[in-house]
Amino acid sequence: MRSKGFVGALIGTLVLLSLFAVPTSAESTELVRVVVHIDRTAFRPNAVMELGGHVVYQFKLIDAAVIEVPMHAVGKLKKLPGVKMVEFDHQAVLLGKPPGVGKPKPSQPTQTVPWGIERVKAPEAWSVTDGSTNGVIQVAVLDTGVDYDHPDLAGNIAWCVSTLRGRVSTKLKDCKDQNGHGTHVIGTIAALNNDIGVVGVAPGVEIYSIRVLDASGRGSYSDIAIGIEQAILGPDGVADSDGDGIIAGDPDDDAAEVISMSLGGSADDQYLHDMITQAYNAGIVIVAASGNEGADSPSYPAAYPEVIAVGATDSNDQVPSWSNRQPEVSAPGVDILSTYPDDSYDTLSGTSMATPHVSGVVALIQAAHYNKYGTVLPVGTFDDMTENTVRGILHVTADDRGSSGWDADYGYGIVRADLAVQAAIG
Ligand SMILES: [Ca+2]
Ligand SMILES: [Ca+2]
Ligand SMILES: [Ca+2]
Ligand SMILES: [Ca+2]
Repeated sequence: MRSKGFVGALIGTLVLLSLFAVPTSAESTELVRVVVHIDRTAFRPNAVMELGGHVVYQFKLIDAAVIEVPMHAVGKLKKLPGVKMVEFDHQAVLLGKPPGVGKPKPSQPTQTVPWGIERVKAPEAWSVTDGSTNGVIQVAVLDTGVDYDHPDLAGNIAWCVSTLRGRVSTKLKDCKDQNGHGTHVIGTIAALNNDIGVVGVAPGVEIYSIRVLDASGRGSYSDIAIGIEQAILGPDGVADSDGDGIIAGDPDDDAAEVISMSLGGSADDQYLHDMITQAYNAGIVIVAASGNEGADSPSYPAAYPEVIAVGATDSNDQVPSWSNRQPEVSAPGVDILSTYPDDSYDTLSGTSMATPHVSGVVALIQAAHYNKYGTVLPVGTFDDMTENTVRGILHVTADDRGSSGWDADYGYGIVRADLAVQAAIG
């Protein structure tokens, strides 16, 4: 059963890659999506229209634009004024795996604490913080959307937006989760600590649900890059609105402090890396799934050095064969119970499910530090082993498994919310 998800994902990728094959003449008027790197002052959207195309989205934070043009005109794009480089769009997929048993449970009349929440010792951290900060710390989840009126989530959904097909929309019908994956991921971060259902790692934290994947769980890199930009801009659409140079952790700013991506693809595109670098430089902690292909390294965007790559473990602290190796840290990702659309609950597996455990711990770290000191901690790097950065805290407080220290199966180990928040206020 385990390999089926991978084969399915691979077939999906191959089908999608075939969209970019050279078309026959009958197809040549079909528009293809590309991203152009531009010189803002010289670039003219009208020139794209003269080629039979149009600008879908112009980025604010990087010098690039998403464009649709007929396939035969792609070569001519490079010659337009202000166009420096042209990249084809690529596809990413969600990284969750239905275990293939049963239907979603319609309700959980009594609140249960899922095993993964117990394993990362989140309840032991809540005496310090449950993630609440009076609206300062938000986790942006880039996924299939959310069941925004789920009774175990609604109180924490602060904003939702869709970037599907390059169109930014905050209409509720565009934010709605038509797959289930996004609602599940969000529940692991922030399901409410009440009498029903489940509870998340950080049940007091605010969520920005950013829909970048469609009902089938697929999305384009350009929509993901737009989604990251939306997380940096926040609901007011402006980066660093008070101009003080502080974005993450600024109570006068509405940017997300954490970006959680339970998705991945095989392509490495420059503009996506550029946008991730913008988020990293703004002090936003970026967490992504390492992938479910059993590969010896993470997929993108987890593979970027600015991003925390998360591998999966089971309830015996073992790494499943499908979890991509060389993660930065590990977290529970097998048989994870969480929220599901139509006010229900379901059990899923994948590095998709491990990722929100880490995103939740990061939210707790930043909330604990903010509530005590009025600032958030710097993101840090892969090599940090001090408690002065978020990544350093994750590394030194993790439960070391496998060979001593970082190893290719577990990374630095399985994250620990209780020790992490203590380090954050130390
Ligand atoms: Ca609950
Ligand atoms: Ca803003
Ligand atoms: Ca914020
Ligand atoms: Ca180890």
